[in-house]
Amino acid sequence: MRGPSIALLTGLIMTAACTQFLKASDICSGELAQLREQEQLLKRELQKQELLLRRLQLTSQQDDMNNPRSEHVQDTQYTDCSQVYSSGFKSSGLYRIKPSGSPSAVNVYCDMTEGGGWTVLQRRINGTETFNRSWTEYKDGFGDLNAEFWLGNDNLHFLTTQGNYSVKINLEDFDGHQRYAEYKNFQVANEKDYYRLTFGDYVGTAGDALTGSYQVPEAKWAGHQSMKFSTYDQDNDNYRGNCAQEDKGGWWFNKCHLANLNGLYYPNGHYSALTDDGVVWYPWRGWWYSLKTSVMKLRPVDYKTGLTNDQIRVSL
Ligand SMILES: *[C@@H]1O[C@H](CO)[C@@H](O)[C@H](O)[C@H]1NC(C)=O
Ligand SMILES: *[C@@H]1O[C@H](CO)[C@@H](O)[C@H](O)[C@H]1NC(C)=O
Ligand SMILES: *[C@@H]1O[C@H](CO)[C@@H](O)[C@H](O)[C@H]1NC(C)=O
Ligand SMILES: [Ca+2]
Repeated sequence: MRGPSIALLTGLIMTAACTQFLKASDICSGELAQLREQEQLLKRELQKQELLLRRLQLTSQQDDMNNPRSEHVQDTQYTDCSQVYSSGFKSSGLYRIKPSGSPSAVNVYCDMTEGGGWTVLQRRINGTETFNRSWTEYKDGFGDLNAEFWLGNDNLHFLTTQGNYSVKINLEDFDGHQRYAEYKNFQVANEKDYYRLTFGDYVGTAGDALTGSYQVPEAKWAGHQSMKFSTYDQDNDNYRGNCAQEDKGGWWFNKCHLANLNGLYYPNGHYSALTDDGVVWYPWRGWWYSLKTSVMKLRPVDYKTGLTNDQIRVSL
């Protein structure tokens, strides 16, 4: 901004000088017109740079749980992270959104990788946070949005019923191998319906644990389609006992599961226990391997990657 400012000032001084001797020469009046034109150009350039600077300041602010970035713009203009991304915010971190139907704004972690626009609903990375939690805790959400957390079943309901959402589940084992599973039309019902889970077609490399359709004969008693959510203090599963209590986490249990990404965190992968209570994705590593990393995130099915940098510049 410094360059144009100095040039503008010089231009103004020369304009003033010329005005004094306006009658003195034709050359001077020609120059005057030229300078005025230049002055307008520089002013426009300055305005553009100020806008760009403001945009840069907004996007470069540090992550801060209590002070998410988009708060500086406008509190509740976004209903999910795909809208945040499309508005030009392209760095992963904390933002504030308000899903339609939600009574209040919600702090969320937006994952702007893999095309951007993902609203993260769950993360396990190192076992710091316990996922052996009550119905109320799962309802409201818990943990640290920058580390391990559950976004909350009410928020999941508000997010997934305001449109047609895909869920993407990124998994990693302790050997650094990565797999994913993606389901279209992922939807979580309201509390009255026990946050019942429904989802559509699967694509991915981790195997279809939520349906358990092909390969797995256990799909009928262990698949998760249309299952209600259960916690140790609210048993809505199809099992004689209490899956959430035995498996130490809240989930859409059947009798009991082919996937339990909210299970106990084992720091070494392979484990032995009375029940399959680890962080499990059965079709990939089986019931007796607990995964190192799990991230679950949502994005509208019809999402298209947002504006490019060039488009943002033009829009200024
Ligand atoms: C899970 O939480 C319940 C209720 O607080 C508790 O009784 C139980 O011991 C916990 N289990 C583990 C493995 O932490
Ligand atoms: C787990 O990861 C978070 C986020 O990186 C970090 O703050 C925390 O200290 C880690 N905890 C352990 C036990 O490594
Ligand atoms: C959501 O999209 C899928 C295809 O992507 C479609 O099969 C389904 O009917 C849609 N659901 C709703 C509620 O629009
Ligand atoms: Ca039961």
